[in-house]
Amino acid sequence: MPSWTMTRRAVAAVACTGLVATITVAAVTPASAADNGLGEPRGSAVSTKPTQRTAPAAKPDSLVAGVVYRVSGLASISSGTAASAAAGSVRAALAASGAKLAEGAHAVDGGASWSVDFASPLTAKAAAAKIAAVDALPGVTDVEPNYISTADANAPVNPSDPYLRDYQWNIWDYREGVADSITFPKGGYSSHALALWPATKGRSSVVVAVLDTGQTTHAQLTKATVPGYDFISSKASARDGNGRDSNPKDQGDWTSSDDSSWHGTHVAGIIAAAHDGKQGIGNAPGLKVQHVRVLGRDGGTSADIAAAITWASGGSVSGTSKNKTPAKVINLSLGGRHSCESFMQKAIDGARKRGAVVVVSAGNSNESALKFSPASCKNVITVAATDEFGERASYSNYGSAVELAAPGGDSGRLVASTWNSGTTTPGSATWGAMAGTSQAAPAVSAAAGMLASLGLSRSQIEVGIVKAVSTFPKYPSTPSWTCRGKCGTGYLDLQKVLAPKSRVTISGTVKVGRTLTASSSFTGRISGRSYTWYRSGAVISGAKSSTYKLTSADKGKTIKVKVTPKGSGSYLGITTTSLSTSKVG
Ligand SMILES: [Ca+2]
Ligand SMILES: [Ca+2]
Repeated sequence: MPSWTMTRRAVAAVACTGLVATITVAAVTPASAADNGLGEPRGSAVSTKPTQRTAPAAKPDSLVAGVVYRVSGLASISSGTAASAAAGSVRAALAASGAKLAEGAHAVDGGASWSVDFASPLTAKAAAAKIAAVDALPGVTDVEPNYISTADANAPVNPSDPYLRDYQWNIWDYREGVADSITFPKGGYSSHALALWPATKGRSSVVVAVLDTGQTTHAQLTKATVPGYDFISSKASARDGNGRDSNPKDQGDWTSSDDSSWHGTHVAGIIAAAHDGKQGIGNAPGLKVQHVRVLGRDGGTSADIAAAITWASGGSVSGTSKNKTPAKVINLSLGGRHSCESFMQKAIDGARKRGAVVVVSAGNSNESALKFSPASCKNVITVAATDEFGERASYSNYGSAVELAAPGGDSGRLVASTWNSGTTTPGSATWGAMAGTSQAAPAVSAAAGMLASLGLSRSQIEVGIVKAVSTFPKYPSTPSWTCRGKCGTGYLDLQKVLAPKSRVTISGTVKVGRTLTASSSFTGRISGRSYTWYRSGAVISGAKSSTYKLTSADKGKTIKVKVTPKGSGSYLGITTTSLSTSKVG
């Protein structure tokens, strides 16, 4: 079981010892890096915000209340003597195995199935030996654990990767509750990425470039990673003995006062950590990530970052070979306090022309993002950070430069992702937690990658992503910390993407007089559908329902249908169009 301990930097390693999942946050260093150059700070800024809610404990694996067994040869409840004799021997076997028991035996059905409970619930592991003792009894069959269920947020899929439930509230918050009169929505104030998984977890053909500190070896990222590049031109800052080269390995960005951040590894995991039942997950584990190294010991220069934007999107940069897997999304969890340079804007615009969406963190200085670059550049998606309560994180930049917000965490609860244990040079792969707009931007980059996976173009993603949001809450006791009016259109909520789980199909006999039926299924909070039927490519006027009765006008023509999902409030609906039928007979 993992436990978390904090360092002064609000970076917590997840170790595999200990039993209690706790997060304690020491006072953390202010976001100095945002002021003195490029490279987002590693930890959260100092919080002055009161805690809104005492979070209930994360939901662990189901506990076992006792044992359910079947008495062979026992046909009905009327066979009371046989049932109580069996209960007696089951209780004796459990007691002999060391179990303390609650009273009696309880009928599970009208006949042979009964339960005996432990005095208090046990873990599945602790219960296993005791259940085996019952299984060995003659005359007792079908022995199974009596698991305890509790109310749950309805995640549309439930990955078994254990850190998800324990720590990754930013992807789906399994805790429930009311804080300061506000009821938490299903999934909390997470990105609700799991809601989109039935449509896509990201396609392997879609690459998200992570322009950051570079790559470390991590089993949760190995399969997701495509070759990148090192754009740090300063040998001293890069620490790899040279300037630009094709090896994006993170050499560590430690200084005399700070340990290495492994910031690029952390950002990459938020996007695409593996869905494999181990450790945690990324928002979109089907995507590919590409490390493009731009931040070293001394941060990174705008020139190197601009060159990296061009290269990542498939453009030419003199002295480098072309990117063989150009990115559809470029994540920039970095920034500095200055205006957007013309060459930076040019690099961004060039990347967009080549089809890439550019996502930028708003910055961690609790100020207008207009003062920072590339957050204030034009034509980028600038992302502010919310905390677990959906409020503006205490450090997050805000203002008219911001397009939307996403979970970045705050001192109460940070964002867990892939990390490295090394304090200077790389150590071993681990998980750790950080807070910042650096952690918010990759949630949006992952979402953009998922939308690209669903076939949306760069401009469709840019227009659509700001609609895939829910409204910020407004807590009565801390109204000033709302993101309302300050962090763009809302917080990223992928339940607001209504995406076809598969292409709409048409069933029915393709013959005049017969009726065709369209069948479609969408992710997210769908409230209705609209239908358009086509006859050999031309809209059939008046045909607007899920069924269509073929007429003589259709004879010899092909039919197809388009379904558009509807939602309420802000949402992004993605249409699906069927294949054409055979010619109508
Ligand atoms: Ca180098
Ligand atoms: Ca995993």
